[in-house]
Amino acid sequence: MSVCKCVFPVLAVVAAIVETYPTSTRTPTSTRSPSISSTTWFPPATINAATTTTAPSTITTIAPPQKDCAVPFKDIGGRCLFINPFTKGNWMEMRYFCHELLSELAVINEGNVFTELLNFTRFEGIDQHDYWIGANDTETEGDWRWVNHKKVVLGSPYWALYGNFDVYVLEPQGGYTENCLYLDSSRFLYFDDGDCSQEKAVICEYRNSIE
Ligand SMILES: [Ca+2]
Ligand SMILES: [Ca+2]
Repeated sequence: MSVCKCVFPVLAVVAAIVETYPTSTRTPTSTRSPSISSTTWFPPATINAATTTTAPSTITTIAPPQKDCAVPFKDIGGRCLFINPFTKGNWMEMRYFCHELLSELAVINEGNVFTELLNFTRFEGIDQHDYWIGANDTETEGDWRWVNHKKVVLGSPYWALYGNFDVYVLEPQGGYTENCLYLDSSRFLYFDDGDCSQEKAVICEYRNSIE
């Protein structure tokens, strides 16, 4: 009988502890923002993973749109280029040829444009021709300039390389006798300085894309 008398006070104490435990040991509810809903307690990573796996269509929207180039120019690396292996002439004649098409000799000054250009010529089977492009060092020997007067980057990855005895040498190596820039078919269409009076094919770039 005495046990029954003790049970009620013990239960009362336990109840009192349970009552006070949540607010005394957890973060008080008063410190949480009252506006946060229960959904914000989910880990953000879980929400993101669910979003990316259910929306694969977003991948297709990342691809850059094809540039709308006037015939005969084609979008190559975001530039409007006309690679013409059929008409040949010296550097000045080919520059005039481009001008007649409201274009200029191509300025290949970005690695991705150069790579896409090489892939295009390979894919089209027109990589066995030398092509004049828009740079020279006629004004000051060794100071290579594009037709838009900007400096041509020397060295890799643009300029052709060849083995000279036990060392590799990078073009340009022609000095005062080779002052115009062309893509050298004998070396995978990498840059080479050539005699401006030689006859080669041409790559033109629509004028708007090099302004
Ligand atoms: Ca030169
Ligand atoms: Ca050369």
